[in-house]
Amino acid sequence: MSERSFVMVKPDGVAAGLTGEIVSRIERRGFGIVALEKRLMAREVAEEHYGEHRERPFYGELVEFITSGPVVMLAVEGPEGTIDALRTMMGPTNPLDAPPGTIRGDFATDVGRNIIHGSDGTESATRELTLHFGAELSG
Ligand code: DAT
Ligand code: MG
Repeated sequence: MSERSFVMVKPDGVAAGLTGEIVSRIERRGFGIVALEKRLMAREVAEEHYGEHRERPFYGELVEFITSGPVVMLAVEGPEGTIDALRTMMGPTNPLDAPPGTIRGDFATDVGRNIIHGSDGTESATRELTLHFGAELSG
């Protein structure tokens, strides 16, 4: 069984020149990169992407931030468990809680500027891959 996740280098990661480092970590780990694209996320797409956080106080800022500059979106494939393994590579949401060796633990300090997104489960992966790349790439 294989599994796909939606991963994204956020505008702060792209601006800091961390795209290559992050893609390289994923690639060297042995995961497959099924699709990769740099683009600006449209506001409506960002609102949908972060829809689960609509009621949170930081939602407005989150949408502003994610649309503030180009992002690099990836569809990443690997064996069952890949979605969770990518989350482990990213580290916890708050970079100050993220151990060294994780992407957030190595390159970020601010919860609102934590340089990378990764789907948190099979349902969100399907939803996010469909939203950003279309249904053909979701499975
Ligand atoms: P994750 O990105 O680890 O899946 P999440 O889905 O809970 O975390 O939140 C989505 C993004 O929202 C997160 O990457 C950064 C932002 N965020 C989360 N909690 C926040 C907070 N307390 N203050 C500001 N931004 C926050
Ligand atoms: Mg999340």
